[in-house]
Amino acid sequence: MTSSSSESPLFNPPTEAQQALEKERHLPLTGWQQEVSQGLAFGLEAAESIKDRTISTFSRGELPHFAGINTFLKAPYLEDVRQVGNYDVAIVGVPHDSGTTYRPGTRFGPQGIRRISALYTPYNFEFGVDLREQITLCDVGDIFTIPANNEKSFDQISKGIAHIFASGAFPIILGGDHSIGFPTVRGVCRHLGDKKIGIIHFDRHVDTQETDLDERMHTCPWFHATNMANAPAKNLVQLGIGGWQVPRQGVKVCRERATNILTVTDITEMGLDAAADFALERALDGTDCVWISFDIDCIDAGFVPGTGWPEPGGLLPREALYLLGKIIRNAPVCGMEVVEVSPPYDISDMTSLMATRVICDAMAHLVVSGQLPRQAKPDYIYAQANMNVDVPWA
Ligand SMILES: [Mn+2]
Repeated sequence: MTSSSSESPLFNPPTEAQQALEKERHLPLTGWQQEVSQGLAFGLEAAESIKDRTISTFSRGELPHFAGINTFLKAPYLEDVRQVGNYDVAIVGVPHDSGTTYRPGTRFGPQGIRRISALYTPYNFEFGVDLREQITLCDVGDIFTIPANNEKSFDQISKGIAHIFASGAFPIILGGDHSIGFPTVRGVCRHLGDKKIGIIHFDRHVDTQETDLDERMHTCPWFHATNMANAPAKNLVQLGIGGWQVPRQGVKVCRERATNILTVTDITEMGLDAAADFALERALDGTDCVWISFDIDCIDAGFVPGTGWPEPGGLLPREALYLLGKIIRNAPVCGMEVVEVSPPYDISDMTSLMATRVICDAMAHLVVSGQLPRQAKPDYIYAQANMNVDVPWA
């Protein structure tokens, strides 16, 4: 033996793993200790035979992962939504599938995502992030959607998202089918004054037609969102589009409005970094903030069976996660949604787990890039609501 050190020799430059080991050293444990103390107070100290005295009698925190009440990541359930501005991030479910045109079931998306999110710890190894230590997270439960009435549901969704957005809490939406993309962005636009938002849309489908089956369905959100002056079509970026489920009337709208599309082949041939740069450049051109709309079906159908319109040939999970990370770290992100998770068609919760991964990664990138926790409410958020941001539609 020649080594006198317990540490293995460093690669030069150090590997991601070696850096991760170092990053963990600097993370606090305060949040964990508070969770344990509260667990012991609220859930009673454990039976005498339990040696680990951090364990309580009634499960009151992260552990055990198979126990407890299913909010997202077991975040506190915020019953009084008037208090939402006290948190850095607010998770909200939008259990809506009246906009689906093939497989329904996304009304169970929020429940499915919350359930499998119990599997996750708040710590990520490579990012060196511990969400419990670095941000405050709450789950405000679900928007009261109106089954069989898209327009009334849209009004509820816009009102709810506007409330969260204006409070200063960072909104993260658990969909829901993609028709909700219009009312979520409309809710944000109501509090943007004369500021502008770029939309970065991960999907296999363009979602830009005016109507489908005579209504504003999940094939239609960006036609209506980009009718709003706050959300110009030239700042709509569409990543991963392609295949046999892209309606020609939507393609015509993309051409007319000059949206920014990359296919999966475009992305892989130019490379992920160049694709992210393209997305950032187009979405940020003249805008003040960016909305992320992540349709889980942008990922190859083999990984996400639990969705409404699965399409083979999509992005690999690690490609989508890398793109998402590079984009979030380099843009002023004002909120995000993950849509089209349909648990009744899912297998072993894999699609819900992918959504959980996307959301947790997004929060980590917001922390690493210094966007969360917010030091102050961003100046693109206007307190005064403008209820006339959208074009009336009959
Ligand atoms: Mn889609």
